[in-house]
Amino acid sequence: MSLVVFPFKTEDPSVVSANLYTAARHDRVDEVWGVAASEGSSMAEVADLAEEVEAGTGTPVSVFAQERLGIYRSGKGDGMNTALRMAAERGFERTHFYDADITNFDGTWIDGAESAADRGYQVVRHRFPRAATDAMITWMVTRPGLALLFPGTLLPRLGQPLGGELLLSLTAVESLAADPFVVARSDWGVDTMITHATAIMGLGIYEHNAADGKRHAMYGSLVEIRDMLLECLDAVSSLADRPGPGADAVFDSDPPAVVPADLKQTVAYDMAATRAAIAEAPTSGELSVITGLGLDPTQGLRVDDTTWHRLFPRLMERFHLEDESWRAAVFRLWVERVIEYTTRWVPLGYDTAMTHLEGTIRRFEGV
Ligand code: GDX
Ligand code: MN
Repeated sequence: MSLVVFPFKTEDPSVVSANLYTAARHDRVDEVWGVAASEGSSMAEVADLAEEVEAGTGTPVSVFAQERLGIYRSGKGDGMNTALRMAAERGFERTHFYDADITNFDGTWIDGAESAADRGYQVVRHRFPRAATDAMITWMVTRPGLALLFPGTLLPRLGQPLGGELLLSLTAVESLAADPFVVARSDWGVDTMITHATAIMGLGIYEHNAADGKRHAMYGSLVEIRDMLLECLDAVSSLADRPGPGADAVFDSDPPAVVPADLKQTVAYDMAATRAAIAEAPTSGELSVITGLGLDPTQGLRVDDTTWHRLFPRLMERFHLEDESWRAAVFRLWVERVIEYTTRWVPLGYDTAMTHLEGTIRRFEGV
């Protein structure tokens, strides 16, 4: 008895409804939910289309607004937590989550997760090959943070610790719905908290490789993911005093697959628009943060991997999510890091760039 949940905000209603349909017609799926953001979502249009999906498939499809459950900005976290709470109450044996904007979502995603669950894994995470310039929060913030805090465990080894595509057993859902750290995290930090919480539950985790990659709404300027960056940094930093996975943690993974050729060429963000976003001189508050971190902004900020390695632990320790100077400084430094990586490593080819990134994680882990 499986439930499939799509949290969504402002997405193309036809993409969302195609995904609701794919899930609703799958023979393992008994119910499908679309959980809409509290404001500015395409809920009304999606709800209309969902009625047709339900009529066409005979599977119950509900579209409803998320509740206010957490204490941070109300975002995707409130959406996921609303679904977790309701799924725990309803007692679904398995609950899948997928981003609503995936354009190549098909039954094989559900098959892949269900078959790993059939083999006994209670948490199945989808991972997929990504362009060398995609996942810049994952590579520069979340994996480094997990590597620093939990070296040698499965946490830094996860390909996509921020991934929104996963399957959870009822035990995992009940435990997450009762976890105050997860429920509080109403913003983009929720994925990090769920990743950490599921890793310390002592349930088997499987990473399923969706070999075609995930095609979804792409960004222009990195400004579009500024809030995500800051909230993900805050979330991973908040794990500093938490326990890590035990030595007996079960973690298995599909072997890496060949990366689709078109993905190797894709540039995932607009460099010129991103540069423009940090063209303005730093404010005095921002400057004092940057100087306090031990950098000299008058020398030009070139943030290579060695600089980031030195800087990042300080960012983790000192970052204030609510402080505008800190927000601006962290965004600027991360953009400088991403641009340095993009201009220096990406031109050397996909495999070289990915090997470089993987190496930075090992270095944070100290292995
Ligand atoms: N209910 C609800 N409420 N859904 C939301 C909200 C909200 O406030 N904001 C966004 N969503 C939905 C959105 O419509 C989509 O279905 C999903 O959440 C992910 O958002 P998207 O804008 O597509 O994010 P993106 O950049 O594709 O991020 C995904 O990958 C990130 C990463 O791995 O880097 C997403 O799974 C993130 O959670 C993850 O951090
Ligand atoms: Mn997306």
